[in-house]
Amino acid sequence: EGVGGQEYTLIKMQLMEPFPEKLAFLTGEKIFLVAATLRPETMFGQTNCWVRPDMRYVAYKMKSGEIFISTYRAARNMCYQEMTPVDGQVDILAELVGQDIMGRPLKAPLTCYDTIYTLPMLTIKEDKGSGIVTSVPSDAPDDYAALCDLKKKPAFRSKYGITDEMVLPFEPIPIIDIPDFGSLGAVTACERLKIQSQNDREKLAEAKDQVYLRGFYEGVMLVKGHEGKKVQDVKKTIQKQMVASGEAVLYME
Ligand code: A2H
Repeated sequence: EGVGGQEYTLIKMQLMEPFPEKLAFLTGEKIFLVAATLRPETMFGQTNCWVRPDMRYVAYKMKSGEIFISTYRAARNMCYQEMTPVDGQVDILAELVGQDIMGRPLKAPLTCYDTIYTLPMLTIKEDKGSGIVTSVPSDAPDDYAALCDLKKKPAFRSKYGITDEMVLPFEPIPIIDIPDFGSLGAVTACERLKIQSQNDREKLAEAKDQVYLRGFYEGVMLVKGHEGKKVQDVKKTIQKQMVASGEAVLYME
């Protein structure tokens, strides 16, 4: 733990009412699941939000009056970044596990889907980011593999209380064109490497290397307002726009 110097963009994904049981007493408040990403320019392609069913999360007050949900570890880091009402303190309102907030509707910035859902990802790490991961299956191989797992396996969905409507209508959105990979880079990489599930860790690491590097240096934006621009030239601009509009905050660890 401590400040290692990685800057993340925390994407604010607003939890819709009615709130789950453990958060029902907060009805009327603004609650956000905050997802840590290195790729703010891909938020146009969000299809869902990943939480780990067995992992612990906390809900706490921010300086803005809003309520954030993340791991306690991330909350602790935030309280030293002048984000909480009292520096060095986390005002915990509720303690949760991922399953308590599973299958819930969210409003997320920039994506064309009006409502997206929290879905289970079993490989989320405790000690990185916020423990909440936004899903961009067009450009993140991990996200594509995990979404395919849920789509292919009804038993996997029902185990976590996920209904068909939370998964089946959501398709990867073409947002970035990468030479040789096309407009759905992660899908192409997963297909070429014949990735079978989110547990194909070695192949997924390779897929990630391929798309991430080439996407950053050679990727060209397809989304309206940024079309034709290089990924590396719009990354900061899009991050700043989301921060200015209150849709995201910066977070260091
Ligand atoms: B990225 P780094 Cl489109 N456990 O966001 C597992 N993965 C986590 C995590 C955690 N606790 N916290 C964040 N992440 C993911 C978008 C994205 C990301 C795209 C492409 C690549 C990519 C949409 N998901 O990351 O170890 C988040 O996914 C490739 C590395 O700090 C975050 O950015 O480098 C990234 O991993 C942070 O990983």
